[in-house]
Amino acid sequence: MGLQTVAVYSTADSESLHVRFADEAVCIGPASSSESYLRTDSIMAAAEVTSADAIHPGYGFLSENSVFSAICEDHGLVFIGPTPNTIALMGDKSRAKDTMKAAGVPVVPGSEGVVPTLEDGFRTATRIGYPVMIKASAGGGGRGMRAVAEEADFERHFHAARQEAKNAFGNEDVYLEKLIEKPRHVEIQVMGDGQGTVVHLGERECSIQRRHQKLLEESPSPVVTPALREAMGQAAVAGAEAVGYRGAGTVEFLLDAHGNFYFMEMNTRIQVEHPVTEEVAGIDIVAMQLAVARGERLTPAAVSLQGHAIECRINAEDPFKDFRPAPGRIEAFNVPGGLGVRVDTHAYAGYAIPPHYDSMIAKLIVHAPSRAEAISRMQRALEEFVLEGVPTTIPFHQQLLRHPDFQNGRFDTYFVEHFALEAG
Ligand code: MV4
Repeated sequence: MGLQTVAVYSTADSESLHVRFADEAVCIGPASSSESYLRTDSIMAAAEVTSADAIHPGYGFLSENSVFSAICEDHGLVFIGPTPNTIALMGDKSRAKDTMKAAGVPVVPGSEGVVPTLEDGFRTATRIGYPVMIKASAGGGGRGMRAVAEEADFERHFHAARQEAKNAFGNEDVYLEKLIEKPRHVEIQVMGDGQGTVVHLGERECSIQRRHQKLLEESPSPVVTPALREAMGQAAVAGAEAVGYRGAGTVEFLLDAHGNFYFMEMNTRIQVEHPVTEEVAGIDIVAMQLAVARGERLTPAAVSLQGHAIECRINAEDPFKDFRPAPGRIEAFNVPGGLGVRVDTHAYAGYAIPPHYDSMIAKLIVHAPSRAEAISRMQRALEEFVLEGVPTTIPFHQQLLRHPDFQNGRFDTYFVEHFALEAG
């Protein structure tokens, strides 16, 4: 796009590839993220000394922080993402749900907004019927969530959930939902221009996760029919249009065994798993983010989705030791290639993975005409991926990909929890 780039980094990330490949790089502090990547003042200073026009917040740290996006605006910087108001609205899970419901998006039956007292909770739980789920308004991504099987357990869980929410988020508000059993996590990628147009780029199947950390994502979902894609896509677009959405976003749905879908949360950032959508849509989503941030309008044309894409997250974790993070030096590194194989990474042979941050070191993405061919291409790519010096999630992916239930698309969000890993 002809744009000059500036990377910011902590002292722990000085050897990361993004630092070497950016046109300029500015160190914004020591390893501890609270003293570097979360320091708005240091980031503003880095933007000022390099005369930056815009900030891309990535997918961690301040990417969904409404105060940070507002501070960017105050400094005359374009925040590459939604407005501060949209970020704050979607960050409040109860308000986000009310907003989606008002826009006609299907939501899980539950309380009207937050549940202020135990008595309200009992009444609502009885109305919607057990089992129910108590969720923290300030939560998200599985944090501050409690399932309640029957009335006798409600009081205990209600108090515990509020206390947990207060400790974790400084906000004890909770709301109630009917528990959806054995759901799949299916999400729709949307893109808005902030000028009234929102398009969707199909769905991602994200049910293969462990403790709310996704391990493998694919597009399309093996269970989403063209009619269901149309319905989920239209719902996601309607929800995003209702807030005049600008930028890349993801509308997450729970999909039950009967093909019913329910709004769960909206993520107001680009996500780790965006490459599977890029591959099937043939669209560079980051380039699209930059285009709408520059004020370009989107044309509301249907996007054509081709073939099947799968992403495996390669983490420096030991899958045979409860996925324990295992940072260290990468002794050997050789990435697979060939038609329909993509590796996104900041690592290389000799790179020392810092212990301070997320353990993801590469994303391996394949694209092929069909799901079966994508699985087999991924198996070949995993086999060729040389990564020595630290344990990785590669053996987990190899076992997952040959599991008959995975191959047949028969899984839900509890699949990895029940998955019996063979000794390595
Ligand atoms: C649910 C649910 C069942 N019923 N809500 C977890 C993440 C957060 N975004 C919401 N989550 C769930 N909400 C109702 N009413 C089950 C989950 C859930 C889950 C969702 C997506 C992916 C993995 C999950 C693992 C456990 C529970």
